[in-house]
Amino acid sequence: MPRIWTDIRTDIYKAQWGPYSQYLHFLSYKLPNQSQRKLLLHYLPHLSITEEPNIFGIQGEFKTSTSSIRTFISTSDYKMSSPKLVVHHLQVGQGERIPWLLEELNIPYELKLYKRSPLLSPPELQAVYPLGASPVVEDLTDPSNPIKIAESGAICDYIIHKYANGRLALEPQHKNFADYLYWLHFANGTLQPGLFRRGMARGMVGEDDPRYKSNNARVHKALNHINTRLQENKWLAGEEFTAADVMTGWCFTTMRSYEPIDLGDYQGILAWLGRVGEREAYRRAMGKADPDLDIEQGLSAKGPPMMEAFVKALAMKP
Ligand SMILES: N[C@@H](CCC(=O)N[C@@H](CS)C(=O)NCC(=O)O)C(=O)O
Repeated sequence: MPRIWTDIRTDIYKAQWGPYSQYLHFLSYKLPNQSQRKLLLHYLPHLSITEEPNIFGIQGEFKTSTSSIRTFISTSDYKMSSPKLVVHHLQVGQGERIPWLLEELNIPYELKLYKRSPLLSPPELQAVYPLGASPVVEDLTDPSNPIKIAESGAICDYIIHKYANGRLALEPQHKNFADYLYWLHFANGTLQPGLFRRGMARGMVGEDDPRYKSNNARVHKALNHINTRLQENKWLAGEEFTAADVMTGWCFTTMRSYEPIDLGDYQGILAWLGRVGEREAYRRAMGKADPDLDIEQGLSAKGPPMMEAFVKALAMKP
């Protein structure tokens, strides 16, 4: 399926909800019937219509306000399908990945925020998901089949493939497909557990202990590895910004509130963070998900200050 469909799909959200649109893209998985088709052509005579077996799309110059579209929606029983996603995010946490992904894809969502109490999740989030961990996404698009999904990597895959036609992923035919998969999974598979292990070792046995030292050495190996990658490539998967960058972002921004890393020695990672900070979608997402966090601190070489409750927890000896 050509990638243009993704743009069609995302732009309809703007056309549907924005006040004015010059160019209309529309995509639905529901085919219109004969009379709906006629109505469409009546309101939008200059648009081209494209159909594939399970997909119907229109696109073209749209000279009037979006009221024609609104009229079409309200005068026909043809309902445009748009995702209804609820994102549960425990603040100052990796759940920020999901609003960022959704902002990048221009997919609307409802955001439910939770505060840590004082460190782990509050009972309200435990009620949403037995592990009480965030992010969690509820997909209520199809009322007959409500879906709940957790694990940030799984959620990224779910959204990308279900609602974005593969955008922000690389296709298997892409020369960097393996890079994409590798870096997509590296964040949660190696980098993040390594950082947490180092933090735990520091709190439990102290920095002079060989168990801390070996964890620290592993962390630096991983950091050098990413740094080299980002000195040679604009984004983790190569030239294109992908979900691999979204998955990794928090490890070098907000996660440094739990495990400090001075990125002064890692100029490749720092430059990449600079590019992340230039993305409007990132700033929009952070403004919604964690408005009290200082974005610039997160993107800086030194990073944000450590979270007090976590420092206290780490000081506890076994
Ligand atoms: N592997 C999971 C980890 C989820 C996770 O542990 N989230 C943390 C936020 S950084 C959390 O919810 N912690 C609070 C708790 O477990 O009570 C993912 O990628 O989503």
